[in-house]
Amino acid sequence: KERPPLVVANWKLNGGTDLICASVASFLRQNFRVQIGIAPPYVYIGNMANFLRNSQIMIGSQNVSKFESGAFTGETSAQMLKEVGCEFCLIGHSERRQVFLENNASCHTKISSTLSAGLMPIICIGENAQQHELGLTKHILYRQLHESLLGQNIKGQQIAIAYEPIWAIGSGKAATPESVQEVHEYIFNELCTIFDEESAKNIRILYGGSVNKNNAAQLLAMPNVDGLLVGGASLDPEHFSEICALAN
Ligand code: G2H
Repeated sequence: KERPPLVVANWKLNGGTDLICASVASFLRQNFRVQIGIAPPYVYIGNMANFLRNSQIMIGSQNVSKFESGAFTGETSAQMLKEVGCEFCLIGHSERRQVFLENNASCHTKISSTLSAGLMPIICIGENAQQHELGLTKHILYRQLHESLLGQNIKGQQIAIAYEPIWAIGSGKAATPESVQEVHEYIFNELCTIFDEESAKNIRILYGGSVNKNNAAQLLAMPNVDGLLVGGASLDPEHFSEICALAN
């Protein structure tokens, strides 16, 4: 692979001062070639970005507002995130789609805001168990990709896609490396259609869903797997470091 993989920790609604201290200490001890991102809850982003300013670790957010400013109580804009040192935003994670009713249209707006602020959007897509069993995976991914990405201006910007089959999230049952490869190849081909081949080659496609130190290497060995999005296993800094080391 031309570029080092991207490994991103998604802390979800977990973590606090103890985890931040342990993670920062663990990262500052090591030197990785792999690109690493951590997405803690919003309130910790500024502090963590400061702690890790001289490291290669990027700090990101798990969500972003689709609005820039105004009377939108509880929202945080891409520009604000940028100002406190955030470098990427997860967009459209399945938990946001399921619990907070986000959809492809809201993801489209959030991706635009993120790109305008100069942050890297990591767009999460994936099918649920029923869709998987009915053989609808590609149909679902097609709609998620096209409806959120068509018309986006990605010239000179970094973007990434995270394929996270919902049935594999937090279940301990990751998708098989071969099935992930097949889906990632499909995603790559769709990205070529939406943008062009040159641009598609610059878009990293990550896999997420029950990634741990025992399955990370096999997943990363697949030609179209450019990195990982790690939830549960990222809450243990040693475990997450071991995954990053496997990607190194
Ligand atoms: C999928 C993933 C991280 P986990 O949501 O985004 O979580 O690794 O716990 O399945």
